[in-house]
Amino acid sequence: METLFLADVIDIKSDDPVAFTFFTGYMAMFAASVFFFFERQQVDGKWKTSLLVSGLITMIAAVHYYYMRDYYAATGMNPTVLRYIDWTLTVPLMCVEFYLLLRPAGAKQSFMWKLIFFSLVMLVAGYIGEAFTDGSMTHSVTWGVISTVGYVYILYSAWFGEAAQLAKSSGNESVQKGIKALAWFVLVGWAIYPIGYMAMPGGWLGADGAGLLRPQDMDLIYNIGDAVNKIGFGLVVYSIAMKETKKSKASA
Ligand SMILES: *C/C=C(C)/C=C/C=C(C)/C=C/C1=C(C)CCCC1(C)C
Repeated sequence: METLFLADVIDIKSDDPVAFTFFTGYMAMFAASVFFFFERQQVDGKWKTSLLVSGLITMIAAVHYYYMRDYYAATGMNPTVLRYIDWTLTVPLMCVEFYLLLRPAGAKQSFMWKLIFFSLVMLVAGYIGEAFTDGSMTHSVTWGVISTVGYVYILYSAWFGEAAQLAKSSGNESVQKGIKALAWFVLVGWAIYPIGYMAMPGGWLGADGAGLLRPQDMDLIYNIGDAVNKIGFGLVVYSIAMKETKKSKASA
């Protein structure tokens, strides 16, 4: 007879919102991927790569959520390594989305590589801040500040810098609206993450700091951020692609 070990069973306790968001996050990312992959057939050829990338972002996240959910259920700890592997794949792909939208307006590959470079500065510094923490505020603040430099570059590009300029010169209203929407995601949606980061012991809002957040609140906040940003980014791209496809059909 097989013995069923309790540890093998994934359970969500009713008082554990972190486990709940890991589970629903997984499901939402999975469903979003199916949506983007299927809807890809509806849009004009030049938008298909953008929708493919949207689907890849949520699919890569879904796979990581599958493992992070189990890791958290089994240990009750932050799945820091899995989290950062996920981000290191998906955030550069979000930079690729910016590039694909702005390529018709003349965006060069160097534009994409700059965004990717600064996204990696942001993530590598964040990883060092979390994974190698000695629980001190000096460590978390130092690496948090370095990470923020990378973040601010992308934020600046989206609102005033190269991305914003390219959108302006594109003369295409839906691309302009789309880049503005993505810029809002970077400003508001991405700002959710530093709040999660501050929940770690030694963080400004965590134990030893203001004491407002517990270590496991980090995952709760990151999970909300991921659902908002990964699915939201994809939906913005999807709606531009659909609008432009309808426009070109009407004029054909
Ligand atoms: C799909 C995943 C996304 C969009 C992840 C975005 C992550 C960030 C914007 C993280 C930013 C951080 C800072 C700006 C400072 C503190 C450390 C980080 C890495 C949490």
